[in-house]
Amino acid sequence: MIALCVDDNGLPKTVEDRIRIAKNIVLEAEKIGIKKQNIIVDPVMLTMATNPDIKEIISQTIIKLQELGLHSIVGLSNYSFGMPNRENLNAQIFQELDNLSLAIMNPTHTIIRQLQEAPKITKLDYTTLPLEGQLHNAILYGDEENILRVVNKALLTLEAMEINDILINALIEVGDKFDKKEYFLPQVLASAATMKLAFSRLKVEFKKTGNKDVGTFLIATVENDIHDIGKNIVIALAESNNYKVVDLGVNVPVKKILEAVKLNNPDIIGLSALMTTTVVGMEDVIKQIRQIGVMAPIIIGGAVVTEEYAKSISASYAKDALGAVREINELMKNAKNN
Ligand code: B12
Repeated sequence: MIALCVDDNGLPKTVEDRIRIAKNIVLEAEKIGIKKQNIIVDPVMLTMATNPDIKEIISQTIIKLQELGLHSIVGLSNYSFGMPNRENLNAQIFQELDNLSLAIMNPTHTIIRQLQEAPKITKLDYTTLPLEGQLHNAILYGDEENILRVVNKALLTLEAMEINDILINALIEVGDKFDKKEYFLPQVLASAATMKLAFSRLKVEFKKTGNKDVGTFLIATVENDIHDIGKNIVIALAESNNYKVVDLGVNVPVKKILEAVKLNNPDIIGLSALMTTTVVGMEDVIKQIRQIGVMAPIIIGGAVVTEEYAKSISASYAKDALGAVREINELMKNAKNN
């Protein structure tokens, strides 16, 4: 029997989480006659690209499992997901997990210790380019150190919204590079973090316009999706249009959305999703919101959402943040007239 260290709380974070879950599974299994020596525990390998401590966590979990008399099994390729030279990384992690009992791996891969660095992105000096080029490249290179300086300089001559558009275009190029395998997750992460910093500065400008409450707008990124840059732009523009915004954050389970809807009684509800796998979950969220008798208009968005899809699940749609606010204003007007 293979026991995966996952419970109702989702993916485990720490060594302790993993051991606690493993112990629970063994306890329950023994109750129905499965012997401990027949249980192999999978501590759940995650990608190093977004979880830099994962090697240490898995390594320590395996040692602790051994102390408890339990065998372990690990899917090696999760480790290298989103990275270049995956075969080498898989080989590396296989070599380093000394106490591992079993591995799930591609048998045609060479398992030798062979370290290769990710291809280096040559960062050109962009500081002498016109402002637009500086803004674009700061995002493209994930230049967290300099982004605020560049944005502040740009704010002397450009509108916050114009700057925002330049930065978004750069982020789209980052996405394209990721598609073409010119960029890997670490680069995308750096660009996303740089965008967040830039946006924290632009938000201050967006907020300057007023603070009357014209209505309450509740928004969430749906479950299993952690993308929030676009959602945060929608929020900033809604706030600058005097909406009171309730932001539930990212990876929000339906249950939490329902609770928040009951608590805040929003005039409009917004849902964001960036992946084809999570967009499809929006239909169920909307169904459940309607089932508890809430009839507030629902607007959805995110890169892969389309107008047709929105229509098919009886939701409104907007392509970008400006469109979102336009549509929200429209929905508010209609609600008042009814
Ligand atoms: C930055 C980014 C990340 C960052 C996110 C950081 C963050 N805090 O958000 C990080 C690195 C963490 C990340 C992780 C992942 N990502 Co990613 N990511 C991107 C990237 C490059 C840009 C997204 C972005 O911010 N765009 C800029 C914003 C401004 O645009 P936007 O989100 O579309 O929002 C605008 C509109 O859509 C609209 N909007 C947005 N929300 C809403 C809501 C409402 C109500 C309305 C009306 C409008 C609206 O208004 C916004 C402003 O104009 C895209 C590529 C792309 N071209 O989209 C991939 C992308 C979305 N990611 C992708 C993937 C696969 C992943 C990962 C699974 C990668 C991995 N291997 O682990 C993980 C997923 C983790 C998870 N469970 O969610 C895929 C999705 C593929 C698909 N079709 O399903 C994409 C398309 C890249 C690709 N081509 O493969 N990612």
